[in-house]
Amino acid sequence: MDIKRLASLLCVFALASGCALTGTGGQGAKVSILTDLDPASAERTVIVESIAADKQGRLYLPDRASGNILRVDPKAPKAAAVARIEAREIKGKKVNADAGGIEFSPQGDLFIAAGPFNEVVRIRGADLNPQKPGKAETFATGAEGANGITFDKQGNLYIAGGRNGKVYRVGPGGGSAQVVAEIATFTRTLPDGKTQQTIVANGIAFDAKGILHVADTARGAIWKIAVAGDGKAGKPQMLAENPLLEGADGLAFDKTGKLWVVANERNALLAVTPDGKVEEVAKNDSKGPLEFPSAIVVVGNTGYISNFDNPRRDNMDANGKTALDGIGASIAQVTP
Ligand SMILES: [Ca+2]
Ligand SMILES: [Ca+2]
Repeated sequence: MDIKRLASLLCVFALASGCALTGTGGQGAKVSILTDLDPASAERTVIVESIAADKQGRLYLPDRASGNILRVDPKAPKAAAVARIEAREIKGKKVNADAGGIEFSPQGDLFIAAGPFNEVVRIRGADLNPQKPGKAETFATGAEGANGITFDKQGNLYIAGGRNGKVYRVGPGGGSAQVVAEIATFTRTLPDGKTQQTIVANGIAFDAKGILHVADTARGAIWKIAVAGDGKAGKPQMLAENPLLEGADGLAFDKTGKLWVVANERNALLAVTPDGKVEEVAKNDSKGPLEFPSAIVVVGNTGYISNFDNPRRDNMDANGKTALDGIGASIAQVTP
């Protein structure tokens, strides 16, 4: 028996102390707060929907409220603005980028989905600078509802289109995004009987074999899509559909191949096995540490989670209106 297998078995017997990110998953993974992004407030003065990491393990989060791209070094977690996405004037109205997915290309440039622009924008790696914050420029166009983004090994960018269910692709040079796959639209009504959830193509990530995985927030499901080198994609196949996945938003594979999914409206972190079993790793009420978790990135053995803190379902205060419980916009961490 090799060390890893032995460690796995020990994890099974030691449920209490989260062996989650070492490959077995399981209840009891410890979630804590790495940093509060607006320490003076529990209101939404900072709004982060996504998180990425560079090769040194520093974290990047676009803030919808300011347009700034924040950088946080987990070893000294104070946020610094290293770039910006300027608002635009569209048809005479000021439109914010409302940044969604964020991801580094294999070359080290930073890309961010800007749904209201129907674009993915780019900031060159060399321009990520707290002294002189870089400015985002158009990279991919025609990506309606641009939400989750990810790169394949060849540097092609894949973009999830949110409620339209489309998955777009654009080559390493950017330009007009082409639809390569489509998930059927769907609407779910939440337990309050009125809130509607319509996003079917949210977070996206490739597994080690190059199969694209897409989080379906509305159904509470994960889809798999086989993509060939030329961009030809197969029909989406459902990997898992489960009430635990209602609100499935960001997702990421760890180095053992385990898929981690945050379910935003349930304040929960799930693990999904390659055969589609769904396991709840962590869940809490409106007081945190998960506060409408929207995305996860894995660095080594640690998962870092952006807390979007939207007032909805299990993240809502007892008044059924606000999400002032907890600390608000923040980065949570989950450690083995
Ligand atoms: Ca706060
Ligand atoms: Ca809150």
